[in-house]
Amino acid sequence: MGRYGPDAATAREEMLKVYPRKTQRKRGKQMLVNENPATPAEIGANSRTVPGIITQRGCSYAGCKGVVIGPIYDILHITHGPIGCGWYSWLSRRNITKIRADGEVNFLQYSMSTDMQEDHIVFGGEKQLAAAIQEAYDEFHPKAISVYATCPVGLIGDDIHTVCRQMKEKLGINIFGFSCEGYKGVSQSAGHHIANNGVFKHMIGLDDSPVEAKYKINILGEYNIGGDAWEIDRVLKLCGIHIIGTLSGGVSYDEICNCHMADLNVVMCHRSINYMAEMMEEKFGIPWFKVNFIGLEGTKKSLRKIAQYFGDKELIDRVEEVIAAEMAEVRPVLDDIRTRTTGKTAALFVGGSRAHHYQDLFNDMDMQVIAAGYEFAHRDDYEGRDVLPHIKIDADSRNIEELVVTADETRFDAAKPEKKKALEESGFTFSDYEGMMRQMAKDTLVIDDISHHEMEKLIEMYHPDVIGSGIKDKYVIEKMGVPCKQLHSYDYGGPYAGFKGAANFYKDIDRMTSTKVWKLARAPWHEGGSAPAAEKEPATAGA
Ligand code: CFM
Repeated sequence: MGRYGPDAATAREEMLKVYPRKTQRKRGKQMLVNENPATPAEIGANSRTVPGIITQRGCSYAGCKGVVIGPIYDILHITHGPIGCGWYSWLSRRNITKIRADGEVNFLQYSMSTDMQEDHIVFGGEKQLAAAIQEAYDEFHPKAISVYATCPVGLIGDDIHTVCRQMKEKLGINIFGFSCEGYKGVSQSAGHHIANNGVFKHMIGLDDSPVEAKYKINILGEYNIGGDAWEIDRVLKLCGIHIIGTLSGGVSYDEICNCHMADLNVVMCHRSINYMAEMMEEKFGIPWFKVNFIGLEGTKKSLRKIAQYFGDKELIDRVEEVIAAEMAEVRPVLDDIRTRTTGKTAALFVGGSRAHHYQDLFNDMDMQVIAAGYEFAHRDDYEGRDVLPHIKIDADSRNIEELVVTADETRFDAAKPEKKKALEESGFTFSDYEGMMRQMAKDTLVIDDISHHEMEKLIEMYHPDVIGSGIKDKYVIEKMGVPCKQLHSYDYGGPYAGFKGAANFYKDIDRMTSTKVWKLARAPWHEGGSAPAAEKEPATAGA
């Protein structure tokens, strides 16, 4: 037994034990002990979930409509499919937004669907789609309409792109479609890529209006969950840095069409948007680097790196002033909370970037992350971007179009790559991402696409003080006597980004891990009431 439970290798064996041999082999590759954090081992990632295993993953449509494009607030988003897909993607992600100028509209509270019926499946649904676009246009007169294909649309072969093109000509507004059928990939990750391609083809670069600001950037891969983008914007504004577009959180169609006017792209969520960063660099010359505004260290480092990129003494000094002022506020909160959180443990299983980013916040609180994993990330998100050339392309990845992007003849700004090269020579890193495993402690557990069975075993063996996860397993975890912080939706909390966000997070985690209520959680079928592991031996917790 280690300090907190069995050693990671034993725990891994225990989790794998019940599976049939073939499943054991596959899951075994996706569950690693982080033996050499500096040179992470190869993890099995972005492969199909074994049927029958309860996964936390979503579908390609969710990644495209729900994650990347859905948050653009003044586009009308129409789901072409049976009503369920539209219904379940209706406001179920907390990518909040607000109107910032007179005359603006916010369509995010609506859910539009073609409500496909059996006869559309038999005879085709293209007419229905054209009618839905017309109806939506007549009702709302939006600047743009986007259409999302769901599974049956791909199966029956409706040509949504032709319908969109015809309606675009007829109505004179931008209308475009996404072939993001749920089955298009092994998870929502495929939908991210499809969405990136579509945003790049149909929006980026449409508006060349100059932007009057000294330091202009875009934040890529920030979706304003619980108001994160607003906190990042607040801090950057204090520094004098202007955000043209946040893709895609609290963002308008016009901002996206104009965001190629930026000097720099910084990437928050590498998984969902690294394609866009690369394509914008190829077409317009805009360099990118990875940032992380989750956690105090990450926030400070990211601000300093942006300032360093621009290289102006005035900006560099201003950033230091902002950091000092913000830290003076958050420091006492952290100091107080650390007296209660130090030495506590956490496990994080989230999406494709948060299981990594949030480790910084737990580190701030002096808590130990004993196990972590993504739902749908790729090897580069675990092991670092340098493994990209070694990732095997399988049939599932081949399903998704790779756009061939070349430099824009008139708008490629050659000064930017030159600046990038000069900075690189002085040790500045661009186009890089180190991945989760390098940052995790030696001999911790890394589990890709964790199953419910594995989660239960993990709790029985380690009984962490808190688990960061999502709605699909929140109540399973809590019934086992462990508090679960939803790191997708933040439950009802947030923002958690930046300085004020960090303070919010410390307070929420402190409350969740200090309350005695979890020790009272006792399932009625535990005769005689066996208390959870915090009080007794771990194995009684979920048995
Ligand atoms: Fe990126 Fe996200 Fe995430 Fe993601 Fe998501 Fe999300 Fe997530 Mo839920 S884009 S990969 S597909 S950071 S919705 S805002 S929380 S799984 S870790």
